[in-house]
Amino acid sequence: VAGAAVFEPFVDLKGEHLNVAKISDNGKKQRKNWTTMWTVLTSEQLLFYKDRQQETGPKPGGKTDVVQLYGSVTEWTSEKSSRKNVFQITTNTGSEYLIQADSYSTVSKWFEAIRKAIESSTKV
Ligand code: I3P
Repeated sequence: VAGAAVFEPFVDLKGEHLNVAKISDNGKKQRKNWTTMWTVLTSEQLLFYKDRQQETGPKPGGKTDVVQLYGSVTEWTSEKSSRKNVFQITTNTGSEYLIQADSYSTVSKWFEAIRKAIESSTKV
């Protein structure tokens, strides 16, 4: 169909360690606490695990947090942290996450992939 968006498959984004700070939980401000999380992107969710073992190890399933991408908004921010390469995700329930890594190429890759996933996510 002319004008239809071409869905680009995700680059290899199976999982990576990223620094994450949840600064708001359903609209309730949280004390900022950066933690390194094993981060996995699916078409509808962003999953945070304590470590990779939690995802793929002998007893998988222990997700620390799940971000529902449908209705979320993501944008780069330079005001919410003194760190470099920070973007934020705001969910439709008002939870706010800061995502960061020292490598710009790592962070921008995740930013783009999450942006695309949000765009193509559907209400569950
Ligand atoms: C916070 C901690 C964070 C820092 C935050 C501090 O102090 O140093 O790393 O955020 O700055 O308040 P504490 O550990 O005592 O809670 P950044 O690293 O993102 O700058 P902030 O209050 O300006 O967000």
